[in-house]
Amino acid sequence: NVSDLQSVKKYLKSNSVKPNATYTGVAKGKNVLIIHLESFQQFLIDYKWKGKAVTPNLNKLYHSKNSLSFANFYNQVGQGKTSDAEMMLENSLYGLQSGSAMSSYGTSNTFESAPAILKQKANYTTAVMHGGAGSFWNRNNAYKQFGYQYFMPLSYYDNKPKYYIGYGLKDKIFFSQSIKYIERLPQPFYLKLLTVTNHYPYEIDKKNQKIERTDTGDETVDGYVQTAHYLDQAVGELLSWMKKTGLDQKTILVLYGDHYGISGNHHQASAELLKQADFTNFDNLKFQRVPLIFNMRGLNGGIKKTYGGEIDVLPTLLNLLGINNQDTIQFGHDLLSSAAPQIVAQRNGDFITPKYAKVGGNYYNTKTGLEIEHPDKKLKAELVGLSNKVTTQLSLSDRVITGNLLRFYKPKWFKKVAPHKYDYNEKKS
Ligand code: GP9
Ligand code: MN
Repeated sequence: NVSDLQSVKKYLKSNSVKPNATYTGVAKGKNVLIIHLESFQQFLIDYKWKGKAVTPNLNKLYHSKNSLSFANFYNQVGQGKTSDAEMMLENSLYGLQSGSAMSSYGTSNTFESAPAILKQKANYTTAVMHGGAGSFWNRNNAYKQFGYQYFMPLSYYDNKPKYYIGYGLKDKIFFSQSIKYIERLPQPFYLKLLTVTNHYPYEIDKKNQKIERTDTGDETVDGYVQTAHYLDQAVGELLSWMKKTGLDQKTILVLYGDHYGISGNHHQASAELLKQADFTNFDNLKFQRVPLIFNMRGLNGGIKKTYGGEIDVLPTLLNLLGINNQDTIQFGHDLLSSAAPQIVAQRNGDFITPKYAKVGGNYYNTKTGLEIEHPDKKLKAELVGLSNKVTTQLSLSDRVITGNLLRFYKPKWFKKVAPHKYDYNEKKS
């Protein structure tokens, strides 16, 4: 009810931080192109297999002086996987403790999402393209509630058996067929491209196997570098098209990995990939890092060590775009802010900060990776304090979604999204 919203507002107010003013508006008016890197983990960046870089194009982007890259950026998804990542990026709200918030609440809830904010505050055209079924994760309904004007799922693309693998079109085919739609989008646009080939079980046709499988002997793991390499090549092709057309000059790219590719059930193989003697539960938490890269001509970049997660992308992006973001219900913070809290929640209540981490019931020293077995009274209080902060934040975000609280929230500048205005069905002419 309304009083729940008051508690949320109070919490957000007392935890708000000032965004980094140096970066406010540096990308004002630019197109925003988000490339969702399916199941892509941070460890792949600069990773080599048999002497060959697995992701040369993404490595180049990561290190570019025109990029702001984050070395300690974590995925924060739960059971909703991709859809949880999308929920966080579009709304700065967490996915739920179980199930997918987009599936369970995406059809009926009121949201105040990135596409609606950008449309209303800066007249952006908003679209998602995806070479998979439109109904997956309830996207065809949830995107309307988010205020997306256009959604092009698989039905907008030419599909043949050899184009398709796993959950959708192969990324290269998906990108190359997306071009004709991208070209028609009025600018500035806010566009998300959802890739899918680098998804378990990491299969790709022979012709596109341009790097050898790893040799851990773990069947579910060894194909991962191969599909990651394919995704990297696809991104490379898209970027060279952008360069050729000059679109790169008018666009800020946002690349991020949605969640792990190698689950916590593969400690032995993970240790081998990382060339470590063992792989602890703490290592597995660090394994949840995924890339976050903002790239734009003239962006004064660098590789940032700030700890953050998917919940923080929207506030960071809005600051870069120069869009005032004071009276929104968002749980993340500008990652470039010197006051960024750097407490990264995991959906199960685990967390990591630059100093401490919690995995299961145990606390760890982030620097050494060692378990803190006997904290003194003062440290114990600090650790429990952090843990409580994380649970409070998660449960308040849950209340926003399960109580549909944004229906009570009416900032003056915001016009409620009218989902029935949008029709994603392809008009056959
Ligand atoms: C399918 C894709 C996969 O459209 O987004 O979702 P995931 O299994 O990664 O959650
Ligand atoms: Mn996914």
